[in-house]
Amino acid sequence: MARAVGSLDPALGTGPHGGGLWTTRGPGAGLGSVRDVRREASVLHLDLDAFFAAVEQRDKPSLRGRPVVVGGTGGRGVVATASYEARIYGVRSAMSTREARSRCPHAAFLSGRFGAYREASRAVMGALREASPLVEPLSLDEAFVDLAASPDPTLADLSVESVTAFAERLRARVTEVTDGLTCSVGVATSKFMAKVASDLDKPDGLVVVAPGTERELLRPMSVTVIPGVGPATADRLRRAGVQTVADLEQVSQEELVRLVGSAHGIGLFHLARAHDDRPVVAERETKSVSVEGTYDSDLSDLRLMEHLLVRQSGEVAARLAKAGLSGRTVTIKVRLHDFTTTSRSATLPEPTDSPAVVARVVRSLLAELAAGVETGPALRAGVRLLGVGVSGLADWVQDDLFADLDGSDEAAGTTDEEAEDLPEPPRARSSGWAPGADVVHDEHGRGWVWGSGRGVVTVRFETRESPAGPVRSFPVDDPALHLWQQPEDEPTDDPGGPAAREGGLSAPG
Ligand code: DCP
Ligand code: MG
Repeated sequence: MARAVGSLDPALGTGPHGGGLWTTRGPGAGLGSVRDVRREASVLHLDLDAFFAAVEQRDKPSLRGRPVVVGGTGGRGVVATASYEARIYGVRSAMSTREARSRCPHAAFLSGRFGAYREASRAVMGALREASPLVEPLSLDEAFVDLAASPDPTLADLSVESVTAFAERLRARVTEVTDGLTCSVGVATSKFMAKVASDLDKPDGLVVVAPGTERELLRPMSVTVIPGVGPATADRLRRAGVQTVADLEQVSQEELVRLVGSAHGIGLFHLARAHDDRPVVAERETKSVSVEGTYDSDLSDLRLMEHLLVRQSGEVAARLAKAGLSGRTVTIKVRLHDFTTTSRSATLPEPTDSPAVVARVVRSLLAELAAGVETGPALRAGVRLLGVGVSGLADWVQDDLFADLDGSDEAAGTTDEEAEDLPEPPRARSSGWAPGADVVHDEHGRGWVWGSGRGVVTVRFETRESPAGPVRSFPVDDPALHLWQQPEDEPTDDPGGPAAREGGLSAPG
């Protein structure tokens, strides 16, 4: 399974890149000058395969080996991810669910179980931290690991052979602690190259890029392989005759700055040459207070967005004050209509709990997003979620991705007088018997919602450990049927063990 890349292979990796969270830290951040990259392939990037769908297949034996689509199942729903069986039919992340249904009508369409994804994510991150103290999570299913910081004696020389063997063991460990999820791993001399590499042999693959071979690997790839190069930037570059990284290498830094702006242009110039010395930064213990709201149909009015964010700033500040806390870093989080999440942060010289100060920073962060080459048009195309956070240290953004699919809307219900002339933001609906939701029946035990409608809910009675189970239907108000939820604070030291799986019952939603 493991593959060392040491020579050019033009067939590989020319597609656009998944895991859009690269853009959240600002394209090209920290790439202002030419710096040395590492001599050894000691940056590891790990990304779970078809993450949400794989968790569903793990927990729903009848869906294993079958097309599964996770996302919004309503009329305006968008696909979050699809199992590899569904991808054969062309189903992709961010596609409308309607389109996905027409391409693959026999797939199971599920609305997502975020507690289960968070639990799997915690188990993975725990396994990575066993491997090295320096782990930087990028999203629920993705992280960098600095192998140079690992105490493991087999990594002492950081040779291609030893990092390859180590990475294979790590992949096996991830599968073990998640009860069967697979992942893809890239190892290289930089974050950029490790991330490129982990995508080359997906799913269930390992690619180690031998030091010194980075540029020949990149040259035939599309410029979209570079973080921050989305459709708008790619289009500008294409009009200038630049399609591959090899083309990009021919363009001077001045010309790139002229084409795509200074911050972006300088970053592109360096990444085209595989110059990336960004360190792996361990996630610090971050105390933060945040508020967010999710909207059932997309917001596209910038003024309304600003109004909602300012209102959230007031709430965050009030919570900070109530808790006797203050923070220096203010973050806004925006989930776009295609479910990609973007954030912008600014750090103040002094900690604050002032609503006016938070609101001022929030306004300027929104303005920054609205002015961005990629983010501006995306923002105007529609926003599903807005949030404001204040933290002592750094990113607060990652911990509750996709809260909106749970139907939560924390920010709703606040009052505001100056908003009279603004349209009311659409509210998220609560989902009832959402397809795929975990349930428990007093008599039949654990199962999941197969579908509901016309006063009837149909449940398949099976769990991760059982064989594929039978299907039964009940009235939607059957008092013996309850939603089941993984208790949030379950210890995850042994996520494969029975204690982490059984949990308790929750009230019906
Ligand atoms: N996700 C989402 N909306 C998107 C992209 C992703 O909700 N537009 C969610 C669902 C994915 C998870 O994030 O399962 C991880 O994203 P990845 O890009 O890593 O995609 P997958 O893990 O699903 O597939 P792959 O095997 O390509 O990594
Ligand atoms: Mg993934």
